[in-house]
Amino acid sequence: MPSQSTVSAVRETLKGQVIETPSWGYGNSGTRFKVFAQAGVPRDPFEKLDDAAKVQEFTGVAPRVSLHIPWDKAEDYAALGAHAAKRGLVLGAINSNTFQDDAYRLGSVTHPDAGVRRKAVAHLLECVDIMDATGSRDLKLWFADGTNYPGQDDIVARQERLADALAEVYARLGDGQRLLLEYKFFEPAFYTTDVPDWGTAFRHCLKLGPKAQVVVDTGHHAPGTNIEFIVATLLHEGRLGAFDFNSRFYADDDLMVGAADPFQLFRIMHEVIRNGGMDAERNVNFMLDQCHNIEQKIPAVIRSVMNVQEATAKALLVDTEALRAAQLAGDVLAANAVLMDAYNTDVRPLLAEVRTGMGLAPDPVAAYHASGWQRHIEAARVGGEQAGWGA
Ligand code: PSV
Ligand code: MN
Ligand code: MN
Repeated sequence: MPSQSTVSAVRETLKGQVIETPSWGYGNSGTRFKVFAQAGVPRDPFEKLDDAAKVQEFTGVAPRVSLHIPWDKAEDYAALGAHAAKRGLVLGAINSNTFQDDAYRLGSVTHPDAGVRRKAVAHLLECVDIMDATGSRDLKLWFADGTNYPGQDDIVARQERLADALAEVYARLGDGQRLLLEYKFFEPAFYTTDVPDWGTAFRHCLKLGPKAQVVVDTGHHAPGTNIEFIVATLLHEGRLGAFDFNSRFYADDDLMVGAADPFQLFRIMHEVIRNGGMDAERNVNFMLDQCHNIEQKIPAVIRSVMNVQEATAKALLVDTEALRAAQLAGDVLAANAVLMDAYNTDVRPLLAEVRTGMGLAPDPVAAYHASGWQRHIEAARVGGEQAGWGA
């Protein structure tokens, strides 16, 4: 049993946790086979923020929203920021898009043609301009670049083109802004991917400087990859900038975080806590990167936030002294038991208490359904748009 003081420290940490939600999680999305349209989906970035505000209203820990350019392109970013502020939100990471233009068939920043590379870099620089307007701290870069066939292009030349592009963007960052580089092991390229793994992302970040950090998208690993090892290593090296949380069964499924493997999420959060990743000055951005193709979107985002909270609560309950003692004594079974005791704790009552203490309903999903928001948007919004993937 954890002591009273441990439990109250855990409560405080949970109250202070911030989980950033993605604008595209509120819009229609699907696979290459079908995008199922849902009633009431947002028609523009302003309505996406209205839905994100509901997640914040019922969870109290999701005040930031990531934007994706051009899916959330706005005439006036100050107006978008004011719309967010009125709803208790702030605009979060700006996600670039160098993968939905015909020009990028052979890549964007790694394309063999310098003209295409220029176009891609211009877009990335435009994203930094948008960050200046929105007050966003993070520029999140994910590149679809790679090759499909052996011999298609020179692997090292592509790395050099990538490094040049990143250096140009890095030089444009203002004070307090960061570049977050995301890796993904395959897809849409099938033979080589230019940023396939954390080692490649880390290497580029090291070359760039301290404002460049790695994003760990939990869905972007081969089956069996020990993601918590990567998390521990990057934190130890001071280069873990953010998470894109989601979960996968097969490929880049973008299912709700903690749905496929809640134990893995717990192990990740254990390494985060163990290595200081919850400390405010580390600025690890806990983002969701998910699409809700067949389930209702807003309650799915709420559920995802709750899943992160549950994994965090369990990881915070790990008896660190007992763990250390067992590790030093070489007592394998005792050390493992310490982790399993925490993982097997039902933290739902603790989180309900945390919410009540924050003036919230103990069950955010039930509170959302009771609020009437879903009925309201289904009646009021006609002709919703796709998030961008299927567009
Ligand atoms: C593509 O796999 C991806 O999921 C990346 O993770 C990006 O973060 C996201 O899409 C939005 O571009
Ligand atoms: Mn991602
Ligand atoms: Mn992805």
